[in-house]
Amino acid sequence: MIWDKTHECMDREQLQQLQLARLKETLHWVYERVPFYREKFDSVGLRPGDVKSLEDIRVLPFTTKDDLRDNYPFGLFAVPKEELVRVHASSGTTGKPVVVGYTAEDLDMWTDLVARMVTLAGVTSRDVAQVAFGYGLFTGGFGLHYGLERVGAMVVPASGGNSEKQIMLMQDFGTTVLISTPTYALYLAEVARKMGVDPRCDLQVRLGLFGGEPWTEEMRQEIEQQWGMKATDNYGLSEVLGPGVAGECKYTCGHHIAEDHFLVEVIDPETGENLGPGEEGELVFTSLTKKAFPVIRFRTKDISVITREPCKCGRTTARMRKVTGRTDDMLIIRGVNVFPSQIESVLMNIKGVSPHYRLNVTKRGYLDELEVLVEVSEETFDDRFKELEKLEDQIRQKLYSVLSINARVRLVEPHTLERTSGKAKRVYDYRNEERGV
Ligand code: DLL
Repeated sequence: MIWDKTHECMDREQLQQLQLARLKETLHWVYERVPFYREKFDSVGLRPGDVKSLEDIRVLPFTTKDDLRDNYPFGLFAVPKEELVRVHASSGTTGKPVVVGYTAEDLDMWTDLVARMVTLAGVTSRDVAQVAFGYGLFTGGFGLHYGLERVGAMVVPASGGNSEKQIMLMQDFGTTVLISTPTYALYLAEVARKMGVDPRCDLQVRLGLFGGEPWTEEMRQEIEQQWGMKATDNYGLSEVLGPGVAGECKYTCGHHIAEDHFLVEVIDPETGENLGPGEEGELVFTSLTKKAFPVIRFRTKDISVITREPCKCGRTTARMRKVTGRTDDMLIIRGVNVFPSQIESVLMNIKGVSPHYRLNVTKRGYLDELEVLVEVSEETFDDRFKELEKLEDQIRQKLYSVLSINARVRLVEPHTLERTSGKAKRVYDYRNEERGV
């Protein structure tokens, strides 16, 4: 089923006309209401009325996360506080978060886009959908909740954590769809097994809607295998909306972007130059319909590739490749660029290790050192030291063949690395600290 055929299957020319009309409205809206944007426009001598094509906004400077932080909490809002009905905040471990706000109209649009996205993945009104994203400032819980309600699914607002209870609810309520971060889904499978529940046979979960963090194709296969479900990915970010920006259909060949609400660009992260379809770069979004917190050319730091080829499902919206990393995720180890997703792919292809890992980066003298902590799977874990040494060696060699750096590999006992009900923290970079690991 297609939730909003009119917009999801639009002829491209018509879509671009709609985008342009909405872009013009948004530019007027922010120019008149947000001094920050007015200054940006004035700095390049652009008036909203000058914009005649979608490409014309390319003269405008980008908006960055720092710009949003500098205007904490409400400096970039385009409506007075009385018109807001909800705020959320982006994830971030240090300092002040970025606060985002929604008018009633914004919330209605958001709900509709999430309904569109869950329908894309295959959720219907017959489903029992357990939301194991945190309900709070994070956009995951509430965002998914209302969209799922709108398609008529029976929503179980379990929120994150309380993992044994999550499994109990799945058993007792007959949950058919799980919504969480991919790492939490893996952890929940582990908890279920510990409780003597086999997620493949004893539960009815058939579909997973995962997102909120990067995860590899290998991780998808692992989740599908452990749960006996289809695992789909959805992408979004608070600054732009929350979940609902883009999601996969059943063909899992890229995420359909809600292009009628967001103008997407791909840029070279170094030079800021626009790149074409098929070229990998950083995603940049401009909102086209948001009222409370519009964003103009927001740099996401997320790396992807766009295609505008039509999809087998019949939708015509642009698709983006799964985001496997961020420009600020990239580690530079002795001059070599390393993405955690590359390491995840290597580990997931090695038999005998579990999908739980942690990366410690330290400095010895002037030299960077990468240490990869990997849990061995329970089946592999025994006291035969030789076997474990061999496994360590195998991982080290595989990592070397992919990254061209020698990492220190340390196998650790099953269930010893920290688990989270939210987004995983993989990288611990101690290079600028006095202490080692
Ligand atoms: O994570 C919104 C969301 C919630 C999306 C639930 C999907 C499901 P933030 O907390 O603001 O918002 O974090 C946004 O998380 O810029 C990406 O780096 C990363 N991210 C989100 N979804 C994905 C994904 C939510 N599917 C930041 N794949 C983004 C890779 C993702 N990275």
